[in-house]
Amino acid sequence: MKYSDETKFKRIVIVAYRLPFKLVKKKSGFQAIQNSGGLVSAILSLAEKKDKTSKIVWVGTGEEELGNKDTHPDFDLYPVTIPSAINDKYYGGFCNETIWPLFHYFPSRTVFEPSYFEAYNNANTLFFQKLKDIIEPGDFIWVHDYQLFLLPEMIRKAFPSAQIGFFLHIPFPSFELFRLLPTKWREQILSGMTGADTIGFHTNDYTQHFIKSVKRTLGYKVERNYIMIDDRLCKADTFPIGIDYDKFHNACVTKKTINCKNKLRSHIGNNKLVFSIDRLDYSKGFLYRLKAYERFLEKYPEWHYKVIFNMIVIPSRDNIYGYRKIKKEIEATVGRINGRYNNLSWIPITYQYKSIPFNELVAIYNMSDVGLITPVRDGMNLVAKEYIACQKEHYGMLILSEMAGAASELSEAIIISPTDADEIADSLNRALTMPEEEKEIKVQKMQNRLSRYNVFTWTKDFFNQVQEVKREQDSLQSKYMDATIMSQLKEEYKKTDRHLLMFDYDGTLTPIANTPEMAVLSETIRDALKKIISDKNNVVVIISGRNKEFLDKQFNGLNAILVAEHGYYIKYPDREWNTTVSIDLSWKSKVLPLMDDYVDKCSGSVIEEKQASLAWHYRNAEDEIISLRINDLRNSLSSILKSEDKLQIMEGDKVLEIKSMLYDKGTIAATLLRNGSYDFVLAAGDDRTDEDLFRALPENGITIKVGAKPTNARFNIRDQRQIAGILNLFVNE
Ligand code: GDG
Repeated sequence: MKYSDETKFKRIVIVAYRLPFKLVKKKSGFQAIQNSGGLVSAILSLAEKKDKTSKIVWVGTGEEELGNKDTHPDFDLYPVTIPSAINDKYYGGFCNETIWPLFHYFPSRTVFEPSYFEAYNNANTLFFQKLKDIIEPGDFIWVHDYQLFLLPEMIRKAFPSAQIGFFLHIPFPSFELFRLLPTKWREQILSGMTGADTIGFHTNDYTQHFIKSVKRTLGYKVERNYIMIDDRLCKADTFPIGIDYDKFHNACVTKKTINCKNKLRSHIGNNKLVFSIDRLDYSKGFLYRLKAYERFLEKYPEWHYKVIFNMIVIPSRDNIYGYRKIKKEIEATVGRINGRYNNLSWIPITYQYKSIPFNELVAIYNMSDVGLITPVRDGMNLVAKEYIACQKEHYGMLILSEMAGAASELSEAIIISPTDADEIADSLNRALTMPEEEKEIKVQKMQNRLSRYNVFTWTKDFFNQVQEVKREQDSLQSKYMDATIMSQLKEEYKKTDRHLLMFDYDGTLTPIANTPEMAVLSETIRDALKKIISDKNNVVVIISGRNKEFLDKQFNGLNAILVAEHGYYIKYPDREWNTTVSIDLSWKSKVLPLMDDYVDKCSGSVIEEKQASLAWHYRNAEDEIISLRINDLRNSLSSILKSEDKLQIMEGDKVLEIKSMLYDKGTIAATLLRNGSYDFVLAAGDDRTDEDLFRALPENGITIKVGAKPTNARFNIRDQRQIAGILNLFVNE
């Protein structure tokens, strides 16, 4: 994919909990020092890029003095002050004791305290109050992470046309975990996030978890990751954060790094080096990792005196009891393992509890034979990517937890379960004995990927998506049928003589129902259709995916042309049903048993067997099970379909259907148009299959999409209930 280089934003306003600098007292006064952390590394790299086009403004907590203009040449910094009485319950409380553990799958560590949520609300409001005086037209406001879930909606309410993005750096948990939050908190968090135009996550799983929570909690409709909120669209999508690849790769050979490497080499001698580096946190799996290393030493004594594990822990939150406790446990375990194995000539684990300078970090990455990155949950994990970027000349191997977001991109690494000591022990031996050429091939594959989708591509991808969503929103806004368009339509209708009016059935003439049989025509719609049909200038077509028996029953007594099974059958008033194409249907007996299997696997789903197609309806099945299975079904089907001529998988609203490509709603509409001469043509539909119908209409045809969804139709109506108003335009009083 190519990403446009134009950001087109006048300013990028980053809002994150912390400003990227802290003030440190020096003899000459105060100096701003960069904080460590994933987001800081990403945005700072963006600001340092020579060809930057937009000004970067950063809003976050920090010392007031950081707001002075000369703190950093590339940023305008705006510190937010949160009184400690609020901050303790907001950051220390709701962020670190509620969201962080819950979103990292530690429900037993999660605290559900109403005063924490109140403080969270207050703190988000303080951010908003700062921001409202900063926002200018043309800004792109990019809100980051779980400390600011409520902020996008606050901005949206005050600045309805603002361009807002939200990015979550930690996992978004499955709905079963998310629903542990009280309903009110859940609703506020999700409507807060959906105040943004684009909502980004690191992996597709997190995106899907979020979408499911939105559907279940707020009841919004979602199509192709677009969330329909009344008459506004927003999009949830996946943007795996990248690193500044060149910065890390090139830093391996600088003088400073070489000095660090020489020092390190003199410490470790000829030993192989295994490293890990993480912030102090229970999600990082320190104790499992240490125990796995101990298992490795037990199982592979040939590595004694030959390998050193350098474990670096970055101080974090150690004012909290739970974190101090983990630190103690780590230190006790390191001490115990070293006590068991070390002697004057060998210490199996070197442990550091401190931050290290950049070049030292690069030296460790570059020299280590193995990166042992084994979190039990991690949104992404940039260290894994940085380690790969720093492999040059002599290649190391990465052992990576399947629970890190990075695992979906770094599939050539040795992927392990972080709690399986034996698997990790064997993987350490495998990594240390892996032939140089094998490591080289694997690492280079990962390097290619990381250098392509780096932090700049990541931001560009996000910015492009924001602009794309904006375009969709704008086109939707200008496409809604308002009173003026409706009266123009009526005028046009009156001026013309031969009218072809085509309507889809489910979701258009009737609301979508839980079971297909429940979707029956209301008396109001039936009456309106009857009146329209009674005018001999009108030809009304009902064009549906339903079978002919159902349409016969619903439209009994109405002189409409009925089209069943997406165009396979047609019935003119007072005539019999006819097929529109002649096709071989023997494929059905091959496909049906396969689809039946999926009915068994996904309870609640059903197969509708039609004359010329097979439809798998899964509206009443569990979303999670469907998302697990549907790809398997698509794959198994596509191998069967390859051997069959001209078959296609067609996906509609909660239905997957197999049919021939030789007909669709568009081909039948084209036939009807050819066979008559009409000067007013209209088609209305809600589903993806209706897009074929829209495409078949002449340029001056009137195409109407039911629902706030992106479409090729000329107009949208917000809701199915508005269809009665459209029909009434054609009723002569
Ligand atoms: C959150 C999510 C997600 C760390 N220690 C030192 C140091 N670092 C730098 C590393 C790396 C960054 O900090 C750490 O990034 P992580 O990805 O490991 O984790 P978090 O910052 O906790 O971030 C995480 C991330 O957001 C990004 O979206 O990946 O899952 O929890 O860049 O190099 N740098 C230096 N010295 C250190 O001691 N110089």
